[in-house]
Amino acid sequence: MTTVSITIQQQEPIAAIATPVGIGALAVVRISGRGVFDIAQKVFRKKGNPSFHFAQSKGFRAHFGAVHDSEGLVDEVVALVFRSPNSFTMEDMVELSCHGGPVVVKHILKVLLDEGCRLAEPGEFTRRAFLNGRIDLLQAEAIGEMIHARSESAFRTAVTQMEGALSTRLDAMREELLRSCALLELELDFSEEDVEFQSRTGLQAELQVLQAELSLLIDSYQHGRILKEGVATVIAGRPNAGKSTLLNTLLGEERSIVSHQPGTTRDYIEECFVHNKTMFRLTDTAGLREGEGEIEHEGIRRSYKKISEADLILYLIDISRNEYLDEVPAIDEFLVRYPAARLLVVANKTDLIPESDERLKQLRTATGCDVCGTAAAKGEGVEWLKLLMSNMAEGLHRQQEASVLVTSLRHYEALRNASESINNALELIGENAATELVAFELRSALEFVGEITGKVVNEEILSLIFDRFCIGK
Ligand SMILES: Nc1nc2c(ncn2[C@@H]2O[C@H](COP(=O)(O)OP(=O)(O)OP(=O)(O)O)[C@@H](O)[C@H]2O)c(=O)[nH]1
Ligand SMILES: [Mg+2]
Repeated sequence: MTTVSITIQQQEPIAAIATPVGIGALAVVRISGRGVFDIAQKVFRKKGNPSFHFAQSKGFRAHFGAVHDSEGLVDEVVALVFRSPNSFTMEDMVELSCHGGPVVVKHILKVLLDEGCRLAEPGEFTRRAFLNGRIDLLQAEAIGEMIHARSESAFRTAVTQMEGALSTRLDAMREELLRSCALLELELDFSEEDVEFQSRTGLQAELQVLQAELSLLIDSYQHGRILKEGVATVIAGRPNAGKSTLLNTLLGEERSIVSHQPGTTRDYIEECFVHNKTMFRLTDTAGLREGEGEIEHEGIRRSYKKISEADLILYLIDISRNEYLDEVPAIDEFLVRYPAARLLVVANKTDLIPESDERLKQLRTATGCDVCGTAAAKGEGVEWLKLLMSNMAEGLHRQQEASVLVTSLRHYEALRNASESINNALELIGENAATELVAFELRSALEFVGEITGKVVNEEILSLIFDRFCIGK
């Protein structure tokens, strides 16, 4: 074990239950901060060693014993000791593993609070890890994303971010910007003498390289967002086509109300499902027609809003209707109106017509789209549909082959701002503008990049990030 010779300013002791509340084999209560060894000492008795003291224990040691309160034994526990700076928060920490009943765990927490700990706020342990420099802001956010990950791919992306791949890239960019900024500042200091510490063509070339790198990261957001939030998939079509039935079949549960009455679904319904490691955020919408009343009108307005935000549109058609080709113009219009989305035509209710293949073929020719036949009510064709959906999602993913991905809107916006500042700087250099102006733009770019990893930080950003954590993390 390497010993790190830094001293951490330890903050007031905090305590929290680190595991989900509920019944389980084990649960963990953790404490961190100034004096936690003394606090743990007051409630813990080590089995077979009455003179044991946490303050004398080495780090990374587990001690078996029991927690007591004024009335006696609370539970048998294993106490894990972490000595500053070698802990998650870099402060002194103790983790008590006890039996996983909600009453036991809360009781242990209460005993620790009674002895001088304060209940931790959401994300406070991770916040301390950040403030003490153990992780940067990006890595702290990645921990949050890892906890909230709902698919394997989202989890993997978060792990890569936690390992610091994006941080390393951004730090390198910052270094370069800092160097250029410093040279320009130096020029300003010597402005009387009219010297140029960095040739403008050299600076231009460097900024262009940075700009290209920024663009790659900015473009990776589309992919990153999909990995994190899922493919925004909207089921659209006329009333009664079977949209709600399809949503239920894909989810494997009766989530949406199905009825033979057209106009059943009014407000949209959103649920996630994972297929082939990809998460789809499915939205069932109100059937599209000239609205019958005020409520349906509003429902249809919301349908269009959801459709406009979709990555993937499943356009459902009741293929058993003889007028099924009537819908071709509507599909053509979708293709024009929503060019950013992928569109898949789903020809539903194939069970009602003996020869659906011919109709599917005609639809394919008339629309130029992929067409998948289903009988959603019976689950027929749905596996094939899932496969097509996965392939389309992969297509969306593959649009960007970046090794490092941007998954957060906060990062995306900061990168876009940085890129804009560099663009401005490039234009100013092109116009032979004053050094002050170029330096100003580079300083802004530097700040925007720094905001991401937390080199430039303010309370608002910190609250935004850590408040979405659970207590105990
Ligand atoms: N035979 C057959 N009937 C289906 C199929 N899918 C849906 N249905 C029936 O079609 C009717 C309408 O289904 P819904 O899922 O409510 O249709 P919807 O598109 O959500 O309709 P709105 O919410 O009104 O827009 C119901 O009676 C379903 O049982 C299918 O694959 N085959
Ligand atoms: Mg419906």
